[in-house]
Amino acid sequence: MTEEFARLNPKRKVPVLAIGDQVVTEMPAILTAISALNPDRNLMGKDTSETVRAYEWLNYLSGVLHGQGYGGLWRPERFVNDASIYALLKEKARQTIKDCYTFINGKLKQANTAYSLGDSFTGVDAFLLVFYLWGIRIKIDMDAGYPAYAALAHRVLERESVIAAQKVHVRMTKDIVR
Ligand SMILES: N[C@@H](CCC(=O)N[C@@H](CS)C(=O)NCC(=O)O)C(=O)O
Repeated sequence: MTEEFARLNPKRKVPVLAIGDQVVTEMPAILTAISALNPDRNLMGKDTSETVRAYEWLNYLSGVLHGQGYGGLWRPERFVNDASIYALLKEKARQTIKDCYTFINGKLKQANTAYSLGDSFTGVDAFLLVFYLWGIRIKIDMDAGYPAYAALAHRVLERESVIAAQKVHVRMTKDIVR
């Protein structure tokens, strides 16, 4: 991580959004900033009740699934100094991740809507897609284990904007490895 990046985000973490003269960090804040660019799209929910649910989802995904689950699995050194405990910690983190996926799947199944907050796509769905793809990356059979979650992820993956974003991602990855 470069010093230039550390000046941008002293927490030394991604994602970071530089927008106008503002630097925004933390997923719930970044998604709120992106949503404000195009208010008509209601990317943080179409009314207060949906927005409340959006933050409920985002804080859970950010704090528990990302911070505890994937943080523990990929960055055990954040939690303990003793490397001999890493294996135990990672095992627990993997269990946390699976528990989160079970919870998410149940919530989506019960809601029985096209997207997490209702009938329209929001930032919550975009964040849920990230964790669906990470689940595949750590070799969890997401489609068999969590069908309601998988159905939402596939719906999101088919969106034009998501296909376009993936193309940018591939192009950027090629630039980084070049
Ligand atoms: N709470 C932060 C978490 C950010 C985070 O943990 N990012 C990870 C990547 S997924 C990171 O930058 N890790 C680099 C490191 O730990 O050195 C958010 O919601 O944006």
